[in-house]
Amino acid sequence: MTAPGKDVLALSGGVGGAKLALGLADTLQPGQLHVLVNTGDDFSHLGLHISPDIDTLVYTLSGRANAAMGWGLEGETWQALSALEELGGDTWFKLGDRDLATHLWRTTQIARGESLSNFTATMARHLGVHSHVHPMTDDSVRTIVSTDQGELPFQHYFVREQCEPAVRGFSFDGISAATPNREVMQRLQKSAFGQIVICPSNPFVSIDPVLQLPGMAQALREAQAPVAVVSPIVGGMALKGPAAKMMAELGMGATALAVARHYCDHYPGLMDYFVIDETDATLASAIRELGVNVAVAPTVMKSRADKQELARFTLDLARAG
Ligand code: FO1
Repeated sequence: MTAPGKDVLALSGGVGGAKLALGLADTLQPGQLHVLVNTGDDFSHLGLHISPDIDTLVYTLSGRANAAMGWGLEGETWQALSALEELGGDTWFKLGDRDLATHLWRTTQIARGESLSNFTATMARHLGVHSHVHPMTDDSVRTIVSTDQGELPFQHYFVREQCEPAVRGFSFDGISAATPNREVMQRLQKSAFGQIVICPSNPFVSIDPVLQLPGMAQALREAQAPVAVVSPIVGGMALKGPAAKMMAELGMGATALAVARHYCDHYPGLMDYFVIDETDATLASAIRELGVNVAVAPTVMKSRADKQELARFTLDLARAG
């Protein structure tokens, strides 16, 4: 673990981001890591409030994540889903028996007036997570994917349609009226974070919803902390999920350079460091021309040690700056 210093803020979506968040949590002192998590993927299903990225973060940081599936809980069983199938119910979105407890309890607590932030903090504490997991907002923001088959709510595009439709763009319903996570905004305004890390999550559907919350990008710029972005694209492929396919369909080309350009164009002055994989080292000079510091490291996180190494590299980089 590193010596105690200021806290670190990480922005994350689900699986890819959670890997680096785990490395950061291992590397920092307990309680030093705050993760601000996308909730644009949240939706209501079978009457339940589902928060996939929050659950992926909490399950990963508590050692309960199902590594094979990339979502849900380890050692899961599917009795409820089978029973639902017998009834002719909707089974395209697979809720495991143990995972169901999370959705039932979250839905109940929110109906009783609990905020998503408080619920998430309590859930994380009960599961023994020392890091702080913050939903990006307590308000409803829903990612809509514009495709060649029309507009689709995110989980319909991602799970039901298996990311098959070609994407044309994205929108975030409710974002202009949403209040960004209060605790994180207060900490940013007090310059409480020593470093800010944007995890290797999908830029369009995991990080853009966070950065496009009213006042968020500006608060990050003014936080007096270096911002390091880790590229989710390695050698033209996404570490996880449909980012590369989306980039190709949007006509951007699936490269780390295109990711860097996306952040520079949409959030000028936000990014201080861009971390790319060794495979993409030849792109470094073109990325530097965008006015960003580039660092090259092994960014494919297979083992726990890989996650810790990339976390240490990213933290050291910003410290050295
Ligand atoms: N992803 C799938 O590909 N298929 C599923 O059936 C599925 C169910 C599911 C249930 C709970 C949960 O928290 C996540 C779930 N996911 C599933 C993952 C999730 O929809 C996506 O990985 C994220 O939204 C993208 O970050």
